[in-house]
Amino acid sequence: MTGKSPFEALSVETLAGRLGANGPLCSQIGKNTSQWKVREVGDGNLNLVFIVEGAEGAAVVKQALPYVRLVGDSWPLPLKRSFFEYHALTRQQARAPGSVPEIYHFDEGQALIIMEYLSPHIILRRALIEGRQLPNIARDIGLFMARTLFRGSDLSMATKDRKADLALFADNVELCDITENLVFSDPYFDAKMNRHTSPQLDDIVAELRADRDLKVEAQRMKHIFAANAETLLHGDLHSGSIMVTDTETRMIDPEFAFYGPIAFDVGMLLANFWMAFFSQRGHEQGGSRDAMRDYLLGVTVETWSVFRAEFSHLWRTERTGMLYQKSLFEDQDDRLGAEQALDHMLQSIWTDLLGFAGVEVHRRILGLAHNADFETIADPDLRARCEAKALKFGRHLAVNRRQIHSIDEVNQLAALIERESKT
Ligand code: SR1
Ligand code: MG
Repeated sequence: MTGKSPFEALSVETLAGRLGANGPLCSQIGKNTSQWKVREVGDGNLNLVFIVEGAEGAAVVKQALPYVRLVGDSWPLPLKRSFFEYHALTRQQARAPGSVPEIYHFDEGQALIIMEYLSPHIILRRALIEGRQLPNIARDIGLFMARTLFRGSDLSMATKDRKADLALFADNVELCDITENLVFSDPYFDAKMNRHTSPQLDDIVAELRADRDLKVEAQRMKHIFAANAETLLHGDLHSGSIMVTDTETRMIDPEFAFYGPIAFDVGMLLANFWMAFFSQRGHEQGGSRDAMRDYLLGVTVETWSVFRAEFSHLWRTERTGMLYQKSLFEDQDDRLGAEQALDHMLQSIWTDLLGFAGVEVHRRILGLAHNADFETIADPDLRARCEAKALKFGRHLAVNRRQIHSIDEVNQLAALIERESKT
């Protein structure tokens, strides 16, 4: 199979025949295709994902489809998202070595990436639903975000390189469009593909759609998302885009990558930890999840703290871009000036990440793309109670973000909302 053949979706049956002569794949797993075992394991919303095992190893083959898998071919989606994913992975590997799967091969025409099979890793969201406390995720994800977001910005890159990259990723229009609609607008009106736990949440949904302050803030966040091309984002950094073992963490699936605000990745990620927190009540069949709830709030504190510390470290040691040049500060013995600018930047990331977190919580409960944290709670009354608390929390973050000064304050609010109704 070469990049020149017309696009054709792979299947479990055709994969060995079509990729049997692929050098990088054969050198990973062995070239005797009669020994290859192929499984399709994609459980995301968009793509095909195959695990291919051979006599000498295993690899993942990920292929984009020309439509949204979750919805079907009534929603076409360009194959070029695979190109953006490939280029984002190469940049993330350079900026945060060891944090993403190794790439073996990219075929633009077939929209496929052959990459490292991460084993025994599982999706972080699944681990959190199971109640597993992973000791390293906050450190690993905090470092990943600080390194990729700092090093992809005008704080670090030569401006010529950054502008060229900005132009490259500006073409990821359709995936940005998904985020722009699904995250920032659809939850707040009766959009066609929305769904929610009904009738339990009907009144709350009506209230949120009539909430003028909330709708204005959601649109302000959308404006920041669309207009602030600050750095190369992962673009979809939730707990379903992270694979873990007890000691290892890898970020996957950056097909939504584009140049946007630093706070976006951080806010989306933290929102997913807070949703995991509010969903725990629905997963207590095996016993109390009090310790898991404490753990999750601790993870948010540590992630933000690691992010801040590493971002500050890079600010002091790698600020080679055109912004806040050292010639204006350190070179004139004005270290305090550089620190003052850093404080401003961290403060603005903080305020914006709360807004992004608030709308992310809402869209996972009210929009098209829900998350398994809540969806796997079988009892709809119990699920709705968990979701209602998260919606209230999300509204507070989005609307009051300028008045919230610390992550402890956010977590006190989460604990308070959680305690309001213990059932
Ligand atoms: C139609 S795609 C829905 C969602 O799935 C992806 O993982 C992104 O989060 C997107 O918003
Ligand atoms: Mg994804």
